[in-house]
Amino acid sequence: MFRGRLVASHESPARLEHVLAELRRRPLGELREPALDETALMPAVRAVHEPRYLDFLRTAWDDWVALDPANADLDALPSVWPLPNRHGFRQDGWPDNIAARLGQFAFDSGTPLTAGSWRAALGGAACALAAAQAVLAGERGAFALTRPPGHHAGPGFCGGYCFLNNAAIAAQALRDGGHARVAVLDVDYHHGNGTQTVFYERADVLTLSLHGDPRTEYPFFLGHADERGAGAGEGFNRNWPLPRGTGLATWRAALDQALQAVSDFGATALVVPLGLDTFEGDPISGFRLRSADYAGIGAALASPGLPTLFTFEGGYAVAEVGVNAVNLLEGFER
Ligand code: Q9C
Ligand code: ZN
Repeated sequence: MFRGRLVASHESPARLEHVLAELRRRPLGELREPALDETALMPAVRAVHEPRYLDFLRTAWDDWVALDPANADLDALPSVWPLPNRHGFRQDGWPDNIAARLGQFAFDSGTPLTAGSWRAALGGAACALAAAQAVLAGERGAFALTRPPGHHAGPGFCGGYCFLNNAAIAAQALRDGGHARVAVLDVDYHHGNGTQTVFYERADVLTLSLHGDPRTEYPFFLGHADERGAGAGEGFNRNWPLPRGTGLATWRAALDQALQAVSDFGATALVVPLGLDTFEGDPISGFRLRSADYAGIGAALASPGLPTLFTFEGGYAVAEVGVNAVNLLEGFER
């Protein structure tokens, strides 16, 4: 659903296939497909997401079809929402009707939930955790190549094509694996509102995001420069909202400031939610980075010298997303 129309989702399987094909053309390391064992994965997923949200995700599709068997031919989408400062927003006593539960947990109507969504999201968590294990075992870098993406998913919400926050799950796994201070540097075009929310009151995970200014760009309600963390996390969140039309020079200046923050923090590991929707040809975004720019960005991301874990987020110029992703990863490797 986009602005009143049902449109084909920009977040398509072909995106991942293009990245995988490019990784086979320009190999950067071993390709592994982790096992999808729900029971084994759940502790790490629960470390980031609320139980009632996970219960919703696990059963949402079956509940949707139970509402009306004809729903099996449709995506499950919300059509009604509680508003936090208006009527009906409460801590308990939420409705059971799946139509209401979709609005309780999804912050937009553009995140189609379908028969395979729970398994696909769990597969993303499996990739993120396998990447964290590789980094904990001493790899300099690992890339969780997975879809759907994750950085818009918060402790208790989905949106922006995201259900489980793969980057947050990986960051928490690195903390639990012994890294004292983990930095998350989100370079997707859209603000990493889910990741920011997960770690907003914590000082052990620094969250940084470079993105289109939420005054004009999705997800609109979070991502301003004055959001700096709260409580114990005060000072441990930074945002760089940038105007539509931003090109390499301005974007790189913001990246250099973010990398300075990573080093001032004394990070022992780095997680990079990697969106390629900063590309000039992206159909839903407004920055002007070119394919050749990504190699230098990868080199800059390598400059702190930290064990680094990338998660695959946005990037909707399907034909170019593989080249752009591998350009960045190659630049990191050099
Ligand atoms: N015309 C990620 O990149 N729809 N999510 C925006 C703009 C939602 C993006 C439509 C975009 C979600 C992971
Ligand atoms: Zn994005």
